[in-house]
Amino acid sequence: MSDAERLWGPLHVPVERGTRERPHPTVAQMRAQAPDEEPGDLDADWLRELCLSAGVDDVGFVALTTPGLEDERDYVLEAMPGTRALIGFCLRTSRDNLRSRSISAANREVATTQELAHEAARRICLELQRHGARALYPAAGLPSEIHRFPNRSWVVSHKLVAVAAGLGQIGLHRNVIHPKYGTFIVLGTILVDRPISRYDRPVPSNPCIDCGLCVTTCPVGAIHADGEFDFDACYTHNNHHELSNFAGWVEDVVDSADAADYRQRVTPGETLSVWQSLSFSPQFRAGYCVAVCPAGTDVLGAYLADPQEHARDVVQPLTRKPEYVYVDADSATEDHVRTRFPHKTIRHARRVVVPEPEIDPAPENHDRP
Ligand code: B12
Ligand code: SF4
Repeated sequence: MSDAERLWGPLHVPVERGTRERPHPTVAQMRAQAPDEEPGDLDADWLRELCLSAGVDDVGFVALTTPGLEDERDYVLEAMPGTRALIGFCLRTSRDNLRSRSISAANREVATTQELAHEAARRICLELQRHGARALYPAAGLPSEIHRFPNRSWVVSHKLVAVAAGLGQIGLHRNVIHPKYGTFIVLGTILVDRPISRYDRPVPSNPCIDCGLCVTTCPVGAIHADGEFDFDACYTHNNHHELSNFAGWVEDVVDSADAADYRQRVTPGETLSVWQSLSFSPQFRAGYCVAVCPAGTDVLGAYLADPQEHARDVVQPLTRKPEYVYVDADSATEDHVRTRFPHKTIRHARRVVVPEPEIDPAPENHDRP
């Protein structure tokens, strides 16, 4: 007896292979059942109730063919061939967590709400599955299709779906603002293979009141008053422990001659911060554009009643906070921090320039026969 036979022999389970005359019992049982009716549209009212009872705070439906979602199509169809419609949903976040100068409180809340979004989406998917529909939920944030990086690595843009599905509009800070809950939401999307009986439309007016607080509070000046968004500046600082920034930290470790050399490159505080990100959830450096945003009817009243209080309790604790701010050396962002936030400590980010992936990053083309 060979080693393989000795190891696997006792575990061998004979498979009952059916024949035409004597089909496998489960195959025979399924064939005996009445054939399924042609699956119809999902009823929008039923689906809305299902989503709300699964724990989401608001929900909207949109067909995959909706104008504005053209760039999502191939990525979505790659993730789940046959997708016909998208469920956009949001969950509220605890406002004071996100506003807090205690960044750990803010990051805890982001991670918790994203997990709750996944749990709610999973419940909805299982229920749809029980009703014979196919459904899939991509991650709220990470993980993503990282082999595509530095190209687009997310499966679906929750913001674009949310806007098309009537959950809100994109504000000056590039986040979706819900008319009631404001910016204090986590977004999610569910792909379904059935049309939905009624689709939603974008909300008619943008809840952003153009107060400019996001522009003045962002430590790296990523949000420009004219609507431009400096992706690089935001990513370099806010996502200091992620993606190409994380790869930069690894190279710092590798390049260090000894512990003293490593500490020249990375302070002990930064090392602990990397540990937190790896152990718990990504530790964003700042979500200040969300924190200060007064838009949305749940939020706006208090701001309008006393803008000074908002400035004192929400905005200034963040703008005054002494903290590391990560920038590219000799960049306009560095000048911005030096001029606007001289009490913050500038750190030069070490980032690996991730080359174009060897594997074709394009999604599968679903028009190909
Ligand atoms: C890539 C990404 C990032 C990147 C780039 C951000 C970006 N603007 O794209 C980085 C790493 C920098 C980032 C940072 C943050 N992110 Co992020 N991120 C994503 C991700 C994965 C995709 C975003 C995307 O679709 N980008 C592509 C397009 C749509 O982006 P766009 O440039 O913003 O906008 C286009 C159109 O919207 C159009 N447009 C249409 N109407 C309007 C109107 C106005 C006024 C303007 C200016 C533009 C505009 O203009 C652009 C054309 O290029 C999503 C998760 C997901 N899978 O969807 C989360 C997500 C967008 N992130 C989110 C959050 C909360 C953040 C942070 C606050 C991080 C944090 N601390 O939590 C910061 C905020 C930065 C900011 N002000 O935008 C939330 C936003 C929730 C919401 N209410 O909208 C999401 C949806 C995650 C989630 N599940 O909730 N993020
Ligand atoms: S902080 Fe003000 S300008 Fe920025 S998105 Fe919110 S309402 Fe608009």
